[in-house]
Amino acid sequence: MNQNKVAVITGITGQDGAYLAELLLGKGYTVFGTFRRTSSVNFWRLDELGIRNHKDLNLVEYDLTDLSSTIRLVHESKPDEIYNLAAQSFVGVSFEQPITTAEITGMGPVNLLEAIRIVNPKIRFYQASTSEMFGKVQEIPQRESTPFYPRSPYGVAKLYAHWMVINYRESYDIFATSGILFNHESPLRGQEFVTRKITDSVAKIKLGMLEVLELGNMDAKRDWGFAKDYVEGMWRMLQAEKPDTYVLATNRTETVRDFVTMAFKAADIELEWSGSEENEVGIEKSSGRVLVRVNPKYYRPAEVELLIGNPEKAMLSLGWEPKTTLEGLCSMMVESDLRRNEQGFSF
Ligand code: NDP
Ligand code: GDR
Repeated sequence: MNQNKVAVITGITGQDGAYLAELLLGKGYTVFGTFRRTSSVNFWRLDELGIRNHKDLNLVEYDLTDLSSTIRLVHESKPDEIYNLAAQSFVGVSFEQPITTAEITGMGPVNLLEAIRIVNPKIRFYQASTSEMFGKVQEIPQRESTPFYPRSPYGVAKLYAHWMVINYRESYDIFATSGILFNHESPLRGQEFVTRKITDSVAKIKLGMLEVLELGNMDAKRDWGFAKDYVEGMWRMLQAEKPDTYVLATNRTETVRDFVTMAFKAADIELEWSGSEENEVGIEKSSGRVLVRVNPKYYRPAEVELLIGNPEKAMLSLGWEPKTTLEGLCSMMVESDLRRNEQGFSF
């Protein structure tokens, strides 16, 4: 089991970083996990997984946009593998902060690629690419060969990084792999993302701590999987013989509205829908109370309407598969948010 390998994970304070660290530590890796210097660094995810003080975990202060510290990080940690998960990852914010998003999410990965080229071209590199690069529907289901049409500054920034990964692979023979991952969620998901916003609000409504959940576009369809299944896919990509590009997805898509209904059901609340567009409401069947309504402030200037991925390549060549159903994932998130809110905290 002990592979005696060293891995760098950028963005260890995020959802995927925490799960990937747990996976690699379990496989015997030494992990260097990077976090940003802020006035109050938050390691709650590492605490929830019980790995913050793991003997093989080294937490390193680092910013992806800084080339010299990137070179130092790669030089000093001497990794076999680098997983670049750091990003300004919220699509909504990218419309407000397009330049910061370009610098972090687009240019940041190039610092790592340059550091690999300079320090040790044998290091294997994973880039967290995204289904947001597909954007406006060109083909269904989306796969590795589907044309890209990003619909947000985030999607555009990720697409730049994606092509740079392919360029470094082809130009310098670097093992640079890109995982085009569709939405993946978990109890460790940030509250600004829609699934966790929903499950946390459902828990609060159930416990009498909130009256109404307000959402934006409920017609958007997403292919949602479980983050823990997806970090396993990242690892498998770097164990393959050759660097490549892979889609990870479940091949099932549902609307935001469907996820809301499912989440209330997991809390034993039956919901029915009435009205349309900005006037749509979700009503509790037994009491007639309005529990969900639309607030246009959550609409985006441009929307990705439909994502559904074809993960066949990863399944056939990596032996990867999504193991968790959407119902199972949704219940897991609602239960964990009920527990957290009952205990008086929720991150
Ligand atoms: P999170 O938003 O939860 O985590 C992002 C991480 O990046 C955080 O640790 C954050 O640190 C860090 N970060 C942000 N800016 C910088 C910076 N300038 N320097 C160093 N670190 C920085 O994202 P996820 O875990 O959900 O996603 C991981 C990656 O996968 C991201 O790149 C995301 O864009 C991509 N992705 C995610 C998908 C998903 O559905 N979750 C799907 C496809 C791709 P801090 O805590 O300080 O903010
Ligand atoms: P997404 O995830 O943009 O797909 O990006 P998010 O959960 O933010 O939105 C999903 C869909 O839900 C709609 N929506 C709302 N979204 C949020 N956040 N808040 C709301 O109130 C709300 N109401 C409706 C959105 O308009 C959208 O259509 C995520 C991120 O993790 C990216 O980093 C990653 O690359 C992609 O998934 C794949």
